[in-house]
This record gives sequence, structure tokens and C-alpha cells, in this order.
Amino acid sequence: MTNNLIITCAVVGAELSRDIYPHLPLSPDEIANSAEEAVKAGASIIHLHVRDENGLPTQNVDVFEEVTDKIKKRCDCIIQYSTGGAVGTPLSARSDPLRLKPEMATLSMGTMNFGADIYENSLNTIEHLANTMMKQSIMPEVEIFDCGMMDTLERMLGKGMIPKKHHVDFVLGVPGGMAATIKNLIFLTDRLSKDQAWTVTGLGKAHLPITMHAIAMGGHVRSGIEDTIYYSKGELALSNAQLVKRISRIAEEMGRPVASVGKAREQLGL
Ligand code: KMH
Ligand code: ZN
Repeated sequence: MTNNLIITCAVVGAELSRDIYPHLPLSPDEIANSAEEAVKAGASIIHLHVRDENGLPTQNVDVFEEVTDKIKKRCDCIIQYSTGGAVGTPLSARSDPLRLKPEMATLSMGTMNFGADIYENSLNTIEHLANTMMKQSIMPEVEIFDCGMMDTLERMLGKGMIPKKHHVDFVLGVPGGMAATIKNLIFLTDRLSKDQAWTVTGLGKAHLPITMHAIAMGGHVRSGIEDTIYYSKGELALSNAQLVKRISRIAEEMGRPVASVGKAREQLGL
């Protein structure tokens, strides 16, 4: 099977506001439109956070349902719910959207400093989220922000708490986590087995170099406004689609075909 490039687009995130990034999609229609444009540009997975009527991050099931319906009406894609929410989202709320049985959902592998905040993922939390996903056959995208999280992943896999079919996402460059360097990416991917497919995103200025490296290594990539609001130094991205289009262009030039949504499902075993 050819290993086409699976592009994930993280369209909104939980930490940004319009003060920082004026084009941020916030309402259900804006998020759905931005997701559709990203899919047309080559993304096959939409990593989804949603916002309430005040533009604040929420794990409210009704909002997730509304945005999901709107995306599905516009296009076919793999919708991956965030169970991380925002820093400080009550742990009890984080698993709520899983009731809607998305095809994929994120599963962060540990607690860490997140800028000036703490992103909390106790073992109990991770196990609760993993168990909820397992029961509903939701494929986890395991989020690795730092190297010790690989050990947690290995332990949980060993105990059968994470299904063999999962996807690993290296989120590098969060202040408090591992830096988005190529050496770190090689160190992390060396620890994976052959069956573990992976993707990477780099926050900030490392975004593009790490993306290009992942394409060359045979990994997959995540982009989107959640991860970088800049298209280039000092130049804000205009949209999620603009970021995704560039990756699609580079991948084609590098001889790595971009996966259609159907192909991404086949490769991931969804
Ligand atoms: N917003 C971050 C604190 C996820 O989506 O699962 C956590 C996050 C991870 O974005
Ligand atoms: Zn996220």
C-alpha cells in the first residue's frame, strides 16, 4: 500500500482569541466553512475544538454535535475531537463529546507545563479517556508533547489499555514540552514500532521545517491555526486552507501524494 500523506488540520484550537488572530473561526458556521476549505486544500482529518456563543472554548456536546453536522453537510472528512479541551477545562467535561462517537479523538499522554499554565493529564484521566474510547471503538490519536509520554504510551499499550490501531501525534514546540527540532523528531519516531503511524506538528517558526522533514521521513503532518498563526515570519496566515495548500503543494513536489479522505481511512484502518 502506498503511504500517502495524511494532512490533519487543527482549525481553531482552544487557546487563541480574535485579539491575537483576527481571522479565527469561532461560530459553528465559521468553523465548518474553514474545515471545508481545509479539506478541499488537502486535509483529510479535522482536529476539532469548538467555541461557545462568546467565542470561548467549550466541551459542550450540543456544540460539538452542531459543528459536526455542519462539517458533514459540507464535506466528507475524518473528524477528530479534542479531549484535551483548553488548559483548565474540568476533567469531568473533557470526555463529554465522546458520547457522539467521532471516528477519532485525541488522548494526551501526560501532564506538562503549557506556557504559564498547566495542562493536566493524570494517569487516572488518561485511563478514563482511553477506556471511554476503547468501549466505543473510537480510534485514539495519542498526543505526545514530551519524551516521558512515550513511556506512558508503551506501558498502556502493554496493558492493552490503548488499541493496537491508533495514531501517534507529536506536538512539538509547546513552551514546557519538547522543542520542535529534527533531532527530537528522530529520537521520538525511533521509539515507535513499524505498525505505529505518526504525524507531527511544530508550533511557531519550526512549523514548516518539521513538516517538510516529516514528509521526507514518511510520516504525516498536522497544520492549522491552532498550531501556527503565521504563514511566514511576521506574516499572519489568511486561513487554515492557505496553510494546508502549501503542504499539499510541497508534498506533491516531493513525490508524496496527498491522501484523499478515503485513502486516509484505509491507511489508518478506520
Ligand atoms: N488545548 C491544549 C491544552 C488536544 O486537543 O487534545 C490541549 C490540546 C490537546 O489542544
Ligand atoms: Zn487541540
